[in-house]
Amino acid sequence: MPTYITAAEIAACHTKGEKVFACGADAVLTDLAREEADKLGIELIRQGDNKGAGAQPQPASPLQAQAQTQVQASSLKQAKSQSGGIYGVQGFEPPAPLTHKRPFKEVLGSGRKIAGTFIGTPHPVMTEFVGKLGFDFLCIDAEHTPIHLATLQEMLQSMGAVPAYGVVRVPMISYQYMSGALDIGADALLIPQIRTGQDMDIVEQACLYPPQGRRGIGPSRATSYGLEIGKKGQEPNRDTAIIIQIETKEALDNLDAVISRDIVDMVFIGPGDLSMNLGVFGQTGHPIMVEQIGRIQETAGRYGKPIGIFAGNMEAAGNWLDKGFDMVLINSELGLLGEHIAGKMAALRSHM
Ligand code: 3PY
Ligand code: MG
Repeated sequence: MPTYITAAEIAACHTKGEKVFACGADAVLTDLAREEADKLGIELIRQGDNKGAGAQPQPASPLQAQAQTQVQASSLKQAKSQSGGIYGVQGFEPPAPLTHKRPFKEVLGSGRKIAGTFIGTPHPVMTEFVGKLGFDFLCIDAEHTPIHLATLQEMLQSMGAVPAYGVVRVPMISYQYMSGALDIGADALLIPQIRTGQDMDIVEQACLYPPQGRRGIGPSRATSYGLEIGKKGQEPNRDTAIIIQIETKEALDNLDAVISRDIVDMVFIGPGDLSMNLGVFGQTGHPIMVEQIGRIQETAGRYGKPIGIFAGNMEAAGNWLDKGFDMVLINSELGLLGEHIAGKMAALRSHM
């Protein structure tokens, strides 16, 4: 398991008057830590770099250098065989990324309020662009669009260098889709139409590695194509983040059975389907909706689960946040673009 270096540690180094921060070879710097280091002019040195504090001792002679290389190679091999020795490249430890978002699961559990939007355009340019606009995450929607796994992977890849996390809404509660979306590197899954405890059994089986589930491990993007297999040691399920959607009458009948499950990192209300199921389509302020949304919020709170909801626009999103919601998913990139363009065009018309 890599050690995460935080901005606070960099700041403490600066406070002590130090100019160099030395960290282990597989330490991972959070984005904030890297920004802090840049801002404070702290040089980051990894063990194994041939300079500065934390560097390995330099060999005194060529013979010693050869011996040192042999020791390093054999310890790499040993580490690899200890880490499973399956897939990957024998004897090669991939370098840790220099910048890294902390796992989205941690963000979900941190109490921080977050906002995102759905992405329905099946192209990485859209995720790369919208991912730079200030959202905490984007949710690529494979439920109501024809985006499937190969394109999804390209879209997630486009988000590697943007601040927003990449969540995938899977189209159905299927092993193939859920484990597939995790394999291509989704930071979290949003799973629609959850109705029963049995649905949650399928989610658990598909999303968790044994012994809790049945997810198979392989050389996918999630394991750096095999290079990182075994890196999470005994906790391969540690970063798997699951958000379940409550949006049917049946789910309302089974709230405790569904929400209480350990695998649930967040509960998300789909007011469109929920209102349709309750016979008051589109009326989020209808007393039946107010009552049921309150019930879901209360149940999530009782099990210590954060809660999110879909909002049609920024104003509605602000209202939900004020009502105690932890997450808002605001419309989609096309909806927001449409609202903006249509509004601006209406204003322009007054000059015509
Ligand atoms: C719904 O409102 O039904 C949704 O699924 C929103 O995401
Ligand atoms: Mg829905």
